[in-house]
Amino acid sequence: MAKIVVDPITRIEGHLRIEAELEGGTIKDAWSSSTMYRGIEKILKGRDPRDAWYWTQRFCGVCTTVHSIASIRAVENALKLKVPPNAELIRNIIIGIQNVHDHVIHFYHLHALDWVDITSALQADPGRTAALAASVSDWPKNSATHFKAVQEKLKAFVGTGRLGPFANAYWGHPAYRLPPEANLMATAHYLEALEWQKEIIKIHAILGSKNPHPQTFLVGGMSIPVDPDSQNALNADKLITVKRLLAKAQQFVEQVYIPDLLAVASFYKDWAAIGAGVGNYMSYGDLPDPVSGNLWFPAGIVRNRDLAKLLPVEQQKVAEFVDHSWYEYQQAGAGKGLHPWDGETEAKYTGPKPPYEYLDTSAKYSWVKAPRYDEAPMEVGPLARVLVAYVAGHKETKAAVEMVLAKLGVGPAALFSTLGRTAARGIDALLNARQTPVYLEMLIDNIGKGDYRIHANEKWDPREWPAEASGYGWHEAPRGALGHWIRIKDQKIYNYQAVVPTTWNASPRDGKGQRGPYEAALVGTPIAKADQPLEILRTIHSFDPCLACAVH
Ligand code: NFC
Repeated sequence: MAKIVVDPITRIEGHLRIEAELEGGTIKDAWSSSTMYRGIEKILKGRDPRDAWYWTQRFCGVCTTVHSIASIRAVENALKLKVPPNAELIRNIIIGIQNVHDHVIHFYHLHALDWVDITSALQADPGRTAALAASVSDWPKNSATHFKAVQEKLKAFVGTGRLGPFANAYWGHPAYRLPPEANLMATAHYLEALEWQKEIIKIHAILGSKNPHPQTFLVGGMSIPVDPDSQNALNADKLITVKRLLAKAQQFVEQVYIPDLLAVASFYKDWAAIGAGVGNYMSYGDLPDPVSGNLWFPAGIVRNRDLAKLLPVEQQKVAEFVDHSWYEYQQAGAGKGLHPWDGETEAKYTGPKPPYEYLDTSAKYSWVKAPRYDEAPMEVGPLARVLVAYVAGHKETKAAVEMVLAKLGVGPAALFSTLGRTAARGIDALLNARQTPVYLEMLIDNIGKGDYRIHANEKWDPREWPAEASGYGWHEAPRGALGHWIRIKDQKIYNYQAVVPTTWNASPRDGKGQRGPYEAALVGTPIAKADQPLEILRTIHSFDPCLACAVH
């Protein structure tokens, strides 16, 4: 049977290849492969554990922050360190805004063009576009003059013939359904989101000294001094700027992202029955309370789409398999996984020599390992985070989910889909945008009381460490459950393994032949035109892939 090959999948971070078998206009089976090897885990061996966050940041060019967080948490867990409230609060603000920033960019710049036909925006009536926009939001920029100006800009841009990122899309494809006015509205917000994101990420520049790759992380706390009156510290001026930017972030999510998401989704409700995936969802939870340590986003597992039951997550049940990945395990034979403390990254490429038509998917076919929880594949990401919180009865999540479901006129089962994944990312952005300012107020309050502590001030000296220690650090990154596992021996890194959101989602088959989440989600997807598989992009992009992270 002929296969459709999409390689590389564009508008993602990294190298992803999908091979899909088509039968009667529907995907019968699919395989997900990363064609790029990294190996940073090996570079970490023998180094100072306090430096690991700095190296792991380089796993990715998008979610640099998240690997610092997971890494310092892993070392702190191994050394049994508790960080002071100011450090936890600054980390929570960094985490929250990373999620908001990342989700907005994903929606507009990496995913929207799967649903929005920019070329059709040229036919829109700006007055009717303004009326449509006013019916969904009171965002002040939405006016006929603004939409007309965007349309003119777009016309001039198309006229140059140099389409840049818009050159290779499936414009005019029959699966595009938005009327020209909705396309123009979304295009205008695509451009606004570009401006917005460069402002919002200044929060990382203030709290982390720069972005990407913020520099103020530290095992045991943060390295940014806190003092309201000092020029060289996180002072009153900087806190006020962060407050202003957080408000701007929240306003954009509430008045632009969510209304656009709902407007676009209302034309694609059939996608609430496509792209379901493996049906197991895992979240590690995040945003610890600075005093109690309780997580604002709860941790848990939903198995087999059962919204009546939440299972706990136990770190010892995570293992990675390489039966279909280009690695060789020394400690485990076929069909056996390794827990990350014992994990290995020994590359052995056995795939075809390029150029090749197809991979041999009955053998090893990807650089992504296959992580499994209790031997089952898990989907991670905003959908998992939202489902777990929803089942846990998390008040704010329940309210946001119910608002979105009511506006779309669908039930909770609609969440198990490509559309549900995209909607959950919006919900997650909204929750983070509203919760992050709470941490800023707590931080201001704490500093106001004269608490300037930012570091645990203990165990910085490796001579205070035990001869051997093991730890793990969990974090809910934009793309989902991120875990770093470390073993320390004689003050040095003995072993280091990261099990990353996209490793879970992009995973190939395991030893039992179970599909990974991308692969499972593609099965059953209708394809209108085999030579323009827009539908594959929709489902794969709905996970927001990052292959640099996945293979690290
Ligand atoms: Ni890169 Fe990621 C991190 C992934 O762990 N997958 O969310 C984050 O990249 O974007």
